[in-house]
Amino acid sequence: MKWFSKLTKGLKKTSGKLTESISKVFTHRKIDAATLEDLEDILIQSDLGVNVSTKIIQRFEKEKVSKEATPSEIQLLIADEIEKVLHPHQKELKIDTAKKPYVMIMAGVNGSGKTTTCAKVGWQLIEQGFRVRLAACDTFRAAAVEQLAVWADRLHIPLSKGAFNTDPASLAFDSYKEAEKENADVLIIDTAGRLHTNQNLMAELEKIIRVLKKINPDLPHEIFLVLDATIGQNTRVQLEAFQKVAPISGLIMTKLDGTARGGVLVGLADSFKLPIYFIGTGEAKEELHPFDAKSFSHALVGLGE
Ligand SMILES: Nc1nc2c(ncn2[C@@H]2O[C@H](COP(=O)(O)OP(=O)(O)O)[C@@H](O)[C@H]2O)c(=O)[nH]1
Ligand SMILES: [Mg+2]
Repeated sequence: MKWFSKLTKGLKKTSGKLTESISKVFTHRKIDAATLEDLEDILIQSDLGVNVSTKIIQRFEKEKVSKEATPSEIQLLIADEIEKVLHPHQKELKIDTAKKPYVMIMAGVNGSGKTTTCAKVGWQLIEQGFRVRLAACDTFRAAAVEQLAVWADRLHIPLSKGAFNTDPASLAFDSYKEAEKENADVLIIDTAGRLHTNQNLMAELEKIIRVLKKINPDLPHEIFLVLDATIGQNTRVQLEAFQKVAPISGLIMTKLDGTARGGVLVGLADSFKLPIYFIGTGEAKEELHPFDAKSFSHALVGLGE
């Protein structure tokens, strides 16, 4: 399947709901103030955020969209406005080979998709020819280490792991030394599910960062926050909480396939202005896409490429 059709399929729940609601608004109606007000309600309900929804409506008003506008013209206009919001935040993961190993931390609450995303990103980078090492620094649950070990085995990626309850920060330190020794280009560090209300676990994340900084103040090079799209607006609370303890360098949104709330990424981008690197649309290793504003906005409103 081509990349865009995979993305469209992954975003089907969101686009299905959105296009259905939009066509209900416009069917047998003039495009007037009342229609646009209904449209605005729908856009806000689909988690795009008030600001973005207002921008879309203003665009309709400004362009004096004609009564005869076809559904695809309407979709295109909405997609275009969403793309404008997202485009400045689209960012490609670039491995700086002058910084070796390039160190990334996956942070996020339990169940958001960190471990899976470590494996998916690792696999993509290996496909691009980089030498990758994974570090299983979620040492609080034996099952979490095992889960990453299974991925590492399957994808033939070297893995640093410790015994159950090993100090995550000292394991992060050791994994860096191992990566350095084997001349790895990239080190991807998985972390424990940190409920943002759990101060101890948040302190652990800070400690991992502190220990890495002792090796080199530039470390880590990336701290990705992994957010589960199915929790909708709650992603905002998580993002705010994590930003207080760690300088989040970018976002990865997972499980867009499992929700009709994919619009939440648009609202987040607009409010937090953080780079978006990847989106996840399934559990398989191929189901992580580099974030692309145009494809995402088109797929979100159910448009073709
Ligand atoms: N449908 C879907 N499931 C995902 C995605 N990413 C992760 N998962 C699943 O979500 C669950 C939790 O993921 P995991 O990586 O263990 O989360 P962690 O606790 O943050 O490490 C697992 O069953 C994953 O297979 C995604 O993009 N789509
Ligand atoms: Mg995990």
